Amino acid sequence: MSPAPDHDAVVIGAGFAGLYMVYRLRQDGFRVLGVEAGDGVGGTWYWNRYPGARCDSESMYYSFSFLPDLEQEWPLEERYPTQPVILRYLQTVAERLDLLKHFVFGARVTSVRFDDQAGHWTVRAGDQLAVTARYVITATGALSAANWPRFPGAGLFEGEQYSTASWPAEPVSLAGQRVGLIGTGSSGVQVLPELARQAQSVTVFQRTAQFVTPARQEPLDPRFVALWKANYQEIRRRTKFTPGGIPIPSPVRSSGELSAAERTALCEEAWRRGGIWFLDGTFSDAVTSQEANAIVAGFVRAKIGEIVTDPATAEKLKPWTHAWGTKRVPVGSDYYETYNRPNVSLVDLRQDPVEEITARGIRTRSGEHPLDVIVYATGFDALTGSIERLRIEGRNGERLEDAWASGPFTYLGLMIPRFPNLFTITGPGSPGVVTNVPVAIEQHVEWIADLLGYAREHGRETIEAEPGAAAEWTAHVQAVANMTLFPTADSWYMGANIPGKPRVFLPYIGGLDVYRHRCDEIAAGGYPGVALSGPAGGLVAVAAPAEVQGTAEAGHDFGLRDRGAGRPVPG
Ligand code: NA7
Repeated sequence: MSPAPDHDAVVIGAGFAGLYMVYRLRQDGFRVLGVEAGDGVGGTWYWNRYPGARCDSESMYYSFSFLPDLEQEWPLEERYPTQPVILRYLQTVAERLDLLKHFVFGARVTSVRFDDQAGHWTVRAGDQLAVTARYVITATGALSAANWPRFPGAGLFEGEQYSTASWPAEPVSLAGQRVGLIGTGSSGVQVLPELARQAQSVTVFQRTAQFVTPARQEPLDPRFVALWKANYQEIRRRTKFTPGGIPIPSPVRSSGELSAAERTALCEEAWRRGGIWFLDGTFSDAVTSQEANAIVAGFVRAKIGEIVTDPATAEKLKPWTHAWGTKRVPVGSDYYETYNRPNVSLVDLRQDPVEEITARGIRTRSGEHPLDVIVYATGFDALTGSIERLRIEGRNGERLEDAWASGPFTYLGLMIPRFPNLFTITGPGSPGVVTNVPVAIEQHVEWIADLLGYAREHGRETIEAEPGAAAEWTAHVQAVANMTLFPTADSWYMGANIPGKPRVFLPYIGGLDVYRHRCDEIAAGGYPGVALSGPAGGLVAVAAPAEVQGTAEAGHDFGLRDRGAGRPVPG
């Protein structure tokens, strides 16, 4: 008989997902170890500490729902929580739940291997750590494997180089510096106004113009906060059953049901409110109908023209390469206004591409831009990158990168055939990243914990997704995406930002409510689609995939068209 593993479960990551997973498994009586690369908790909010870093979900929604005392005590001061506030919140959660003692910090996992004989995993972090566990749960974040584009000459630059995805903890002085900013996604959009305020000059290198929505950051009215807190638990309860994990009504009318004047009035009102109210507040068909989408896109382009005073700069900032909402929509404060500052200039890389990085700056086709500092806000190998870089090997030494060579293959975005007892939180095929993420994380964690409890109750040690069920789920994820305009864009949702990455739609955009219902149904049905085997490997429960997935076949829309599914919400 193989020796018992060191732990029942290893959880990798100490952000929202890792903290809750460790907490929940400990409460359920599992021996659990958390392993985290950073020196403290926070995950995304530990690393992404660049000036201006902030969540696009509003403060009231961006927290755990299972801590009623903390939610009453926690100050809600501004409409959007900034990175320091969120980090402090997660540190408070970890301390209050006494979770720190379960974690090893400063240990970056370098391999995760399944031992076929022993039936358990070995998790290593270089020479620092080697432990065995029955279960491994990746809580590594969907956007945490940073993308550093390989520009020729990058090593030659003699100035400072920073990435928004791993900004130094100590203050960075930019006074008097000539800064180059590469990237205009959410991070670039947030950091630009801060850089422009501090630096002598900022040159923005833009590959794709974005449809940036105004955040309208503001202090929260204490009366509003009091009212919210008085109803917090009820709001939380309802939030769980919303498509995006945010308790605001989805638009019910399509663009075709409105007159031109009504459409404009609706867009103006949504723009005035900002943030999610614009992202999710115009037409029910904004990302499913090209005509509706063109109205929203035209509206934003007109706003850019109104805000940006230099007509040539305004033209470069107007997006024409993709439909509105099909790349993650950045939510910014004074983003377009910042281009009116005399110390900010814009290089359109589509007209004037980067040729090389030199010792003194960035050379584009038109000439050299002298710089003291380069800031990379160039995004992430989204959803799959943070999991694949763990170097996971499943049954018979199969590498996850090979299993996913033509795209991720998962059951519910939570489990992978031939990688038994491995679970992914906010992984590909799950809705996490297109929702208000903590709400999705809670659902994922609770479902996984319930399944582990179920297996233990039934004396089963090995939990594995059935290939048939995974094939159907994976096809369903694509089929739902194909009902929208999302797959038409070169986005990180499609893996298009990483050279060589398979081009498939990565998250599930059928709605968190629909997804939760599906997961609940599966749990209530004794986990069809999941093979549970006993200690000796005897199979005890195998789903009939067709039966299980009866409502999830490719093309079934779950009523999504009517509900305007797939609208982008903050992640
Ligand atoms: P994003 O949204 O992926 O943005 C990355 C930006 O970097 C984007 O403008 C990219 O242009 C640009 N980029 C990437 N590679 C290059 C190269 N090689 N050359 C020039 N420009 C490049 O990442 P963020 O960190 O801003 O945001 C990630 C998520 O965090 C966000 O969506 C929220 O969910 C929170 P592209 O558009 O690919 O042409």
